[in-house]
Amino acid sequence: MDKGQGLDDLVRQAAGLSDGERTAAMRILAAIAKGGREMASLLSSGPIRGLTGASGAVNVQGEEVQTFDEIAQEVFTRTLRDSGSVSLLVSEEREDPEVLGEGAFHVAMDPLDGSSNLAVSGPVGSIFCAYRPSSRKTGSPASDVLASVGTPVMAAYVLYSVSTLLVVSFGSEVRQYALESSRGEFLPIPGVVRFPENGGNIVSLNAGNSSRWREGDRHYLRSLEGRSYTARYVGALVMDFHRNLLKGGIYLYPGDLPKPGKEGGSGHPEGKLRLLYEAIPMAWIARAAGGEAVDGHRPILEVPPVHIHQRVPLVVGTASMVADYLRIVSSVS
Ligand code: AHM
Ligand code: MG
Repeated sequence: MDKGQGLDDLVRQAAGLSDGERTAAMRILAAIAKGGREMASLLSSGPIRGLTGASGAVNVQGEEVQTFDEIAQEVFTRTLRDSGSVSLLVSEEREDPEVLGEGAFHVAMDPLDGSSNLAVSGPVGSIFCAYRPSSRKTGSPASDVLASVGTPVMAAYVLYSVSTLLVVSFGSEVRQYALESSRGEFLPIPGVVRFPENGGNIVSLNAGNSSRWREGDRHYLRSLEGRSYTARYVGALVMDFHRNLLKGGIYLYPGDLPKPGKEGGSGHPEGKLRLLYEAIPMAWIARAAGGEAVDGHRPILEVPPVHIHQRVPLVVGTASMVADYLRIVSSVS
């Protein structure tokens, strides 16, 4: 097993980047690492500083904003702006893309994913995807970002858990780094990260929604009865994905129909997770680790982007388990 690669070496060896893009990617990764370090420290003292509750605001998705959602938004916007390497920034927490400068890449981020876990000191994460801007300028920042979505260049997430980890891919392999807090640095964990060869047997889903899933997804859940599998669900995509990446498994968040009688018709008919800053980065990392990600039918990386906050059903994990899911779902449709 190799001893691991520092972040700069990882960028140096990434294929298909111009010199300018390489410099920009290094700066963006450094900005993510800096913000991740700050967030890890703030999160660990959050409960004693009274920061783990709701802020009182509601975001563009109609969801209650946690104080830490807003803190993470500010931390990463600052570090990414200071990198000088980001052009437009799309965030789960902002309705419109923010112009950060003239940088080489557009970045889409979920600054704090799984924030409902904060109240119980559960794991949370931050997700990033850098896209190469299209040469076709549309005149609208949102359309410019959408035009770039076909060309992700780098995806990364930070997992704040027992350790704070940074996981990065430029598309050909996946590497992970752990925060060494006394040095304040992310140091490489030896070896590349790949889904286990044997496929794994973990299934991660919110079965509480299953009565409102479409028939194919309900059929998949029923098909698990009597088969050998292990149920694990934290309710934080970064943690659920990361566990399944290391141990072998599948994560599903299918579309669910509105809850009967619920005012405002909640439920997520198009899925809950967002294409640009949750599904695509995880799909990109999954592919590079030998896994797969689909929206129930087609690869996530082939879903046409039509809106910067577009939601999509997400099924991601070990390639053989995703293939098994597709086979079972297609047998009823
Ligand atoms: P968020 O970005 O608002 O935190 O929502 C995304 C999260 C994922 O991390 C997680 O997998 C999912 O929502 C959990 O949803 P649920 O509580 O409905 O199971
Ligand atoms: Mg999220």
